[in-house]
Amino acid sequence: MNQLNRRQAIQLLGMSSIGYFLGSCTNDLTTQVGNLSEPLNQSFGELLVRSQGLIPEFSASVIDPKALLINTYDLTPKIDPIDYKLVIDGEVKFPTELNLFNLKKLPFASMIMQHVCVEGWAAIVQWGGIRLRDLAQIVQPKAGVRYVLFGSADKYTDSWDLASALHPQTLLAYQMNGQPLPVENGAPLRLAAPIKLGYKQSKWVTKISFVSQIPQGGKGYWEEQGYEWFGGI
Ligand SMILES: Nc1nc2c(c(=O)[nH]1)N[C@H]1C(S)=C(S)[C@@H](COP(=O)(O)O)O[C@H]1N2
Ligand SMILES: [Mo]
Repeated sequence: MNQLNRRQAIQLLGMSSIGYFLGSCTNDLTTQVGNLSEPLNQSFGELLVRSQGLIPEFSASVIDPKALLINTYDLTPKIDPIDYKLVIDGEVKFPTELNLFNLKKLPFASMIMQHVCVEGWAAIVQWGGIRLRDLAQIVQPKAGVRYVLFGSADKYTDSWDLASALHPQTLLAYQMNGQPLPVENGAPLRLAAPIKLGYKQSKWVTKISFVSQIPQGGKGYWEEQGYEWFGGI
């Protein structure tokens, strides 16, 4: 597996975007660049290597666009793609904000997987976007991080274990079945992973926080109402 590191990510994002890209950091640029050569914290580095068991994919011929039902607990939020920003923060060395222009410069990943909703339906879908592990490489979670919290524009929340979040098939998708991701399915950016049930796949993700503890009431919208937290498939 070709693993993007922080230095490569910054090169991809381009020198011109470095000021913006690192804009939310308190340190100055010299300190940031100095830190690029720091070794990864051990637990994060180990997880990147360990959480690689790939889930077999489906062939394109079994993609079934009509089988994927829209499942949204409330209203579809209105997000202007021009104004959209993904905030990545928490216990990380380099908290940041990325807009769609920058996010789309990161390596593109695509997969065909089965989406399983606990309400009794499933669908084979192709998702395209970026790997969450590539975003983790950019912000560098500190030692002690065990969970990832996701905030969405419709106020939906969810939380994942770090190993699942760093799985190579855990994507933040901006493409579905070969087309730009439809708004109802979570545009501009949604989670997609073959290792988790449908309710773990947050749509309209606007915030990703790496944390050592899940705050009170922060397990997730459905999980706080009794759904199983891990939600594995
Ligand atoms: N922000 C947000 N994400 C969400 C939901 C939601 O209501 N809001 N519903 C979840 C559930 S239960 C499922 S099955 C999938 C449905 O994704 P789809 O509407 O693209 O089929 O989104 C998940 N992600
Ligand atoms: Mo669901």
